[in-house]
Amino acid sequence: MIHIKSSREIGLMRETSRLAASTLEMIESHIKPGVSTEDLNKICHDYILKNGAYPSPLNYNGFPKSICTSPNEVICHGIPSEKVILKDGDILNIDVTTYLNKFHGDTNKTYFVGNVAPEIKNLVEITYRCMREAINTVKPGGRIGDIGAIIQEVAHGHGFSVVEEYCGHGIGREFHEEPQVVHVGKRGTGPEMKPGMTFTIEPMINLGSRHCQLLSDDWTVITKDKKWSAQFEHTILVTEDGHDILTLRSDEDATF
Ligand code: EYF
Ligand code: CO
Ligand code: CO
Repeated sequence: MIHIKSSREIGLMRETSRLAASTLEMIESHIKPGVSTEDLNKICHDYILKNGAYPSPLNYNGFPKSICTSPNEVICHGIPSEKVILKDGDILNIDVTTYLNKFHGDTNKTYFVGNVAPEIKNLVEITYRCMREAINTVKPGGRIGDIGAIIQEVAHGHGFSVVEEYCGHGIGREFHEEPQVVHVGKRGTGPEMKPGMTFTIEPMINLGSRHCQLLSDDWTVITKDKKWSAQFEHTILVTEDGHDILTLRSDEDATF
């Protein structure tokens, strides 16, 4: 069942999503060579608690940390560690989900660490474009399959591949609700979008093949060919006349 949020519930979704977005804004200045991903986890954890919320990933299905940190060839669910030290030329995805007033807000961004090679910059920029073009398809009467169709078109058009094993999701009182938002697909298929639905769009785009490998820690997902991968994510509300990006940050344009 896909939950349709009431106007009161939408207000609460806006609050938690704003906090998730501000966590990504806050952490940006800390991302530099020499910093460990555990340092970043601790800063985000303290910030989320200070703002009266709880980091949704912590203990979720046993996940051991408050955020996911996924550098370079890590596709998603990377575990923050003192042993992972950022270096010049890396990329790093930070995925934040906050639980505030009994609602979850989920967003992520891929950051550049120092000077990044042009080929990698292009991967990150096209991944952002995939997410924004997909968000632009969201409106009442649209279908969830419209999202995957445009992501696939943009990514393949630039010679990149789309991860199929992990997807976006409905979000609200639960971290993961229906519908599943697959990042490949056919236009006009899947559930119909209706005002009051809230879900994430979070494409993972690879420089090489789409195939994944789960590391022996049973959490971290990497590319099978070890080529680099990028991701962006927003929590989206379907409105009467289109959509709202609930996790929009101040470094982003409201329209794309
Ligand atoms: C086998 C986790 C559970 N799962 C999803 C738990 O939607 C997310 N990001 O946008 C998302 C974030 C996290 C997450 C953080 C921890 N988990 C991971 C992998 C497998 C699993 O259950
Ligand atoms: Co997320
Ligand atoms: Co998510």
